[in-house]
Amino acid sequence: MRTMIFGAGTDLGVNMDGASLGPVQLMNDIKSFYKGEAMMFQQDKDIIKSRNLSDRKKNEYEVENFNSNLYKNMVDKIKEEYFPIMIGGDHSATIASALAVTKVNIDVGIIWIDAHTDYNTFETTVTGNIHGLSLAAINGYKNSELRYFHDGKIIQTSRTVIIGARSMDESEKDNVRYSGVTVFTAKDIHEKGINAIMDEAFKIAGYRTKGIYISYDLDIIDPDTAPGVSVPEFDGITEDEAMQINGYIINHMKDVLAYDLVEFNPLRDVNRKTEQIALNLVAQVIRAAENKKKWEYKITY
Ligand SMILES: [Mn+2]
Repeated sequence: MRTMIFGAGTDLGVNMDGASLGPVQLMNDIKSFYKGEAMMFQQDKDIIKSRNLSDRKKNEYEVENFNSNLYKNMVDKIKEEYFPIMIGGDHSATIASALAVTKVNIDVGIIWIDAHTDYNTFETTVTGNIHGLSLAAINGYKNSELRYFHDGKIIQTSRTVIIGARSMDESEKDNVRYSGVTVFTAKDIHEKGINAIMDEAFKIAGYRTKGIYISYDLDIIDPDTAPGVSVPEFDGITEDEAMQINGYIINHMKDVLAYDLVEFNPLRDVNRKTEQIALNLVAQVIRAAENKKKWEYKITY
């Protein structure tokens, strides 16, 4: 298929600068081998970002504006049968990206690869950082403000799998439990192995769908290995395991509708370690997407 990279240069959803610089930096590296097309979106430089700790809805309107624009453009291009690869940016951009894929493909599952579950609501959030509300918004679990631009289906919780989680706020845990999404922790990965977990994840997320949206948050990787993220969590997976998860994904590309790589923060990176991993991950996906055949779309499981 032909591919379209959507650069989503935003850090409006997190209480720290830097993630907005990720896509431009990665695109510079990707340019050397990428023959496909790209559209770059950058948050308005003049925005005065809320850094007020007690603000429970930090940059809410700015996040929504950014996402509304990204969403509209992605919907158009997905209809033109491009395979979308979104590069963040903080994880709030996935609200636009995943819902755009759902708008066109209607029945979609999602695999959320992340140290966090991103399942807060405006009521439960401790930080007010909207990137921590993103998966709940995609699942239609409250947070309707964050998807006002989307008038299609949401992604059902029964087709939602979180992989690698190891950090949840107490009230966020309740949200996750109520919602009914499936969670595999970093510990589960170590105990059962990547293949078993991914088999299970693809089965659940792919059930009676047109395919699966993959969201890959770099903070699933241990910060010793990948320090260039805004909210690092210890006890993450190794670089090898990160590549194995990606390997599984590209080997099952016929089931994959879209992919994103988010939360690369160049300002936090050390010796370009995280950048190199991000580049390897996305390069594999670009190649696999280019080899994907349109007619491979399926409904199986
Ligand atoms: Mn995340």
